[in-house]
Amino acid sequence: MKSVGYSLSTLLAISMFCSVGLAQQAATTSSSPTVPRRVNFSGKTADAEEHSPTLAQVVALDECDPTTFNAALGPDFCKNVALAALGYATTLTDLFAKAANGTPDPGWDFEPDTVTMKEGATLSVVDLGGEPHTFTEVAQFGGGFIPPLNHGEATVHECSGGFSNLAVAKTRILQASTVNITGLKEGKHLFECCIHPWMRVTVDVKSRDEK
Ligand SMILES: [Cu+2]
Repeated sequence: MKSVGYSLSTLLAISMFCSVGLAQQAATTSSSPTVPRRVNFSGKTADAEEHSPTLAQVVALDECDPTTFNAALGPDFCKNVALAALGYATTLTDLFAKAANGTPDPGWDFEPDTVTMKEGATLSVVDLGGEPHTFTEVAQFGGGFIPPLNHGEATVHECSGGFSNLAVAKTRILQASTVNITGLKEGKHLFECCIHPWMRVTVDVKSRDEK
């Protein structure tokens, strides 16, 4: 009988643990729909930061297919978890074909498309996709440095030269890395990816005094 009592309490403990887990999962689901909840090294969740006026976040996404991208671009170019075997990845050929048709793959995206933040805040850009992107400030949106992906738009001067241009190379974001941008002045700022120029974000920086 003693052993039964022990296993019952064990079961109870397990079921309590599971309920806590489910409750946490529900809380996670109901928070931000686009940004996965992160746990900082301090152990606290990033919730406080997400709601903080001092930090705004943009996520870079893509669905590159490792097999076709890496065959053409090198073994480590695309390190994705796009589940290619289940049809959730875009081949390199398809990416170019869609861009040429003027219907670029929506899986290549900065989210959100519009960010409003206060002057003095940090804009944090994280690449959760499988390949590198750039987060490059431009005066006007336009083409990147790979003309077949531009759908006829001219390369904007901020992207010209590609990575041989130090100014462009400095705006790269590698997979699973974060770039923090500070010092954005009040007003509208346009950012795009110089590789996939349909990845665009408008950042509206408000005055510190504005309520
Ligand atoms: Cu890109």
